[in-house]
This record gives sequence, C-alpha cells and structure tokens, in this order.
Amino acid sequence: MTRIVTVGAGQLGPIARDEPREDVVRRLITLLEQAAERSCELLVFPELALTTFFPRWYTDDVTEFDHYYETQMPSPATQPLFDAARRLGVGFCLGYAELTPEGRRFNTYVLTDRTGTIIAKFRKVHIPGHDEHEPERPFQHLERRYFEESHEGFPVWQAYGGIVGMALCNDRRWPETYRVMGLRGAEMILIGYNTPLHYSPDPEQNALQAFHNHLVMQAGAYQNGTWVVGVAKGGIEEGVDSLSQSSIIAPSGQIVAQAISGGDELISVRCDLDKCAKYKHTLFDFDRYRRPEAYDVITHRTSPVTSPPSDELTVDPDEILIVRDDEGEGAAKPAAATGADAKEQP
Ligand code: CDT
Repeated sequence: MTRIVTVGAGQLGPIARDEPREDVVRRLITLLEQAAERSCELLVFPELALTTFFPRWYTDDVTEFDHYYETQMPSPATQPLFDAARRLGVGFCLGYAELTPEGRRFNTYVLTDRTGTIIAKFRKVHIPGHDEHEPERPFQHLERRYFEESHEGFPVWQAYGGIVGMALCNDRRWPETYRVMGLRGAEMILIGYNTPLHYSPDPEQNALQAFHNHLVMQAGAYQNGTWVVGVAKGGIEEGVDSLSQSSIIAPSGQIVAQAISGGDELISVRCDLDKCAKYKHTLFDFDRYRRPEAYDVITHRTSPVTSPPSDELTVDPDEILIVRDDEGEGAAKPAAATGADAKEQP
C-alpha cells in the first residue's frame, strides 16, 4: 500500500528587522507557487516565519516588541498567503509570534488544509534561552522573556491523509516530543527552527550545530516510525549566523532531501505515509516492546537524580556482577550491574 503526500520544506533566509510583513508574505507566496509547480500538497515554513528572530534583542518593556506579534491569523497582512493557498491548492504550516487578547505570548505554529483554512494550532512547549539581559553574550536568546511555555502538549491531527503533529525548534531536541506524538500515531512531524550557530553557554557546541540538528530529528523519526520535516530560517540575519540545512527525513531515519543554500529554498519529497508502518510494526512495535513501567521517572522528574535517594537505587549484594579472570579475580562492578540482568558470571 502507498499513501503519498508530497510535502515541501520552505526554508527562509534572513528576515531584516525592518522588513515589512507584506514583503515577507510575498516571499512565502513565491515559495508556495514553487511548491505548487512541484505538485506539493503541503508546504512547511519555519518558526517565526513572519519576522526577524527578535528574541536576540533585549527590551525592558516587552510591549515595545508588540509589532513582532500577530493578534489575529489570518490578518490583513497575511491574508494573501491564505488566498494563495486556496488558489493553488497547497496547504501550509506557518510559525509566528502570537499575542492573545488576554496578553499572553506564545511561539506558535498553525496548519492549514489545501483550501487555506486553519485546521490545527500548536504552541511551543520547550522555551530555551534566558529571560534577563546577559550583556556578556554577543547576542541575546531571550525567548523566555518573550514567550510563555505551552501546557497544551503535543497533540496530533488527522490531516493530509495521515496523522500529523507539530513542534518548534528547541522542542526537537527532546526525545519526549517525538515519543508523545509517536504514541498518538504520528506519521509526519513538522518542525520549524531558528538555530544560531554560536551557542554562548558552551561555544564548543558551535561546530556541532548541524550534526545535533540532524541527530535529534533523524533519531526522532526512526524511533517513532514517522516522517520528519525540519525547516530552518537560516543565514546571517541582523549579524547572527543561523543554521540552514532544512531536511525531510524518512521513518528509516534517512535524510531524503536537504537544502543546500542559506536562503529561501524549496525542497520537496513524495512521502509515503505507509512506510511508517514498517517501523511501527517491527522494531518499534510499541504495544509489544515498550516497558512504560521502567520509564516512570520520565514523567515524574524534571531534574536528574544526582545523588540517588536510597529508595531509588537499591543494590542487592546477590545481584552484583562478579567479574573474573579477564578483569581481575573478584573485581566487582556494583552500579552498572544492578537490576534484573545482573548475574554471576560462570
Ligand atoms: N529557537 C530555538 O528554540 N532555538 C534554540 C537555540 C538554542 S538555545 C539558546 C534551539 O534549540 O535551536
């Protein structure tokens, strides 16, 4: 069986601080038109696709940045994108900063159908960075000042002939993001990102940004038997160089298409959603092989266990692995050998 959905990743290059929404929307429509030429049914745009990545700047009064937020979707400025979707028959997924009537601020993704009607909304769960000005940084990452965390979790939706979920940028680094959607049957996960190449808290990670980006998305795809569409806003935006390398990843974990520029670029793949079942029904047959009772700390703790309380780490002396001969007679490996698999070696 095949269930084909042709999906595009609409990578964006930099958006200038003073670039009008109308100009950005024109860029999005150009990508949507290219997607239609390639017979895409769905085009995925990045996180905060309507504005520059404004959390790189500090302002005392957050409301001074209200012009970066959308108070309605569609709005007069974004309506032409929705009209283009309807005209072309190509749906889209769009990231933007959302300001609610109650004054709440979210980092948001919406998904439309092929008529340009919004059918799903996701708000970013893992908000990275910091909330106060840190002058020692070459640029700020103040997402925690400008957005609150969503407590709506990671829902999935019936769309495009399959089960579709969404995540935003830092969400992609957390295995739970994919697993929660995997448990809900996700067959395609749409992820937009803005990832500066320079990571102030540990610049040793700078050279690994591209590796880590693909590492997490490929693992998430494979371990949950789902397609992943990862879409960047990349290039040098207001002096800050950000990762590009948008990619479309199969349920095997293989990258099947990858952007090669740091600018506006469309990549597309005919994705067979039925490929997901191969992984969901074999190695990652959750029903058969998952052991939730062994994972309890995952939902009960946020911080690691640094010094385990005695009720969490019990070492039964009879279960200590005794290593003989090759590692020295009688040498013991207590911590590594606790649990049901620990046995005395013959
Ligand atoms: N936008 C976003 O979430 N970016 C983060 C940057 C690293 S945290 C400062 C990311 O996880 O890619």
